[in-house]
Amino acid sequence: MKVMRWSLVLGVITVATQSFGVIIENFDSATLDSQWMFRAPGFSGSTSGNLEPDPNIGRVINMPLPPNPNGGSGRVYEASWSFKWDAPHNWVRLTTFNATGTPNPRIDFSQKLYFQMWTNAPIRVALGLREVPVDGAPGSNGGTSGAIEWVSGFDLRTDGQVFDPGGQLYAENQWHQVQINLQSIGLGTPQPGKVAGFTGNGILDSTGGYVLEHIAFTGVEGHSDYQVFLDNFAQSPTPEPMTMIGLGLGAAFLARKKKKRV
Ligand SMILES: [Ca+2]
Ligand SMILES: [Ca+2]
Repeated sequence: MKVMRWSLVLGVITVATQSFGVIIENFDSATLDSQWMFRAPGFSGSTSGNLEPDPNIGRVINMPLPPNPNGGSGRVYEASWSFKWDAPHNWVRLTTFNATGTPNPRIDFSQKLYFQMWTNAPIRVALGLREVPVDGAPGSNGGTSGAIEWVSGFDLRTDGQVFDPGGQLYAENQWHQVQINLQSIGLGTPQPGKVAGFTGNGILDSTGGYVLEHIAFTGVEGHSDYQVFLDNFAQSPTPEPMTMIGLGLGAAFLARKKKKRV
């Protein structure tokens, strides 16, 4: 009976690793209270002027309530900040710039990129992708040189030099699967609403690879105090990664539990 049960678990692990793709960071092995993968919200000089000095929280914490239904155990990254009411811009650059743990992580443009996010207030999300000179494995350190383009599935402001980046809108008080189909966005040509220049030319035309340089959070009018939780950054070639995350994490949890017992 016991043998059968573990065979079943191993079967799930096999299925999950075949379809799950690559986990870039799930924070479960990250140091508590550290600025792991991301810096604190106030770190970037490009947006620190948009924020009040306090709160400026960027840290790994144990999974808070409500738990992430897509991966119910382990640690997450928390970011908290407050937009200045009279600042001309209303966005924050949550950067991976030389952070500990998973700094400047490369992403594979041929796969979907996704992560889970909880927010206490409605928020718009775009990604800042750096065009780095050398490609490499997803999650590896791609360095800090190269222009940065904003990418979003929807509603990106077309002139990022003048406006806040904007991007897809997410509702408050729930976990979201943020998913960007990098393949469908298109390389080499302008993609209004999906690609905009931050320090780059507004076209995804890297001659090497791409790094997730930051998440660009744009505030929604009427809201200034933000708290977000981030978890399970991963890439997958499959169209439906949701189930696989649950299976993958469940299997990993069981496997770890078993290992401890031995
Ligand atoms: Ca986690
Ligand atoms: Ca470019």
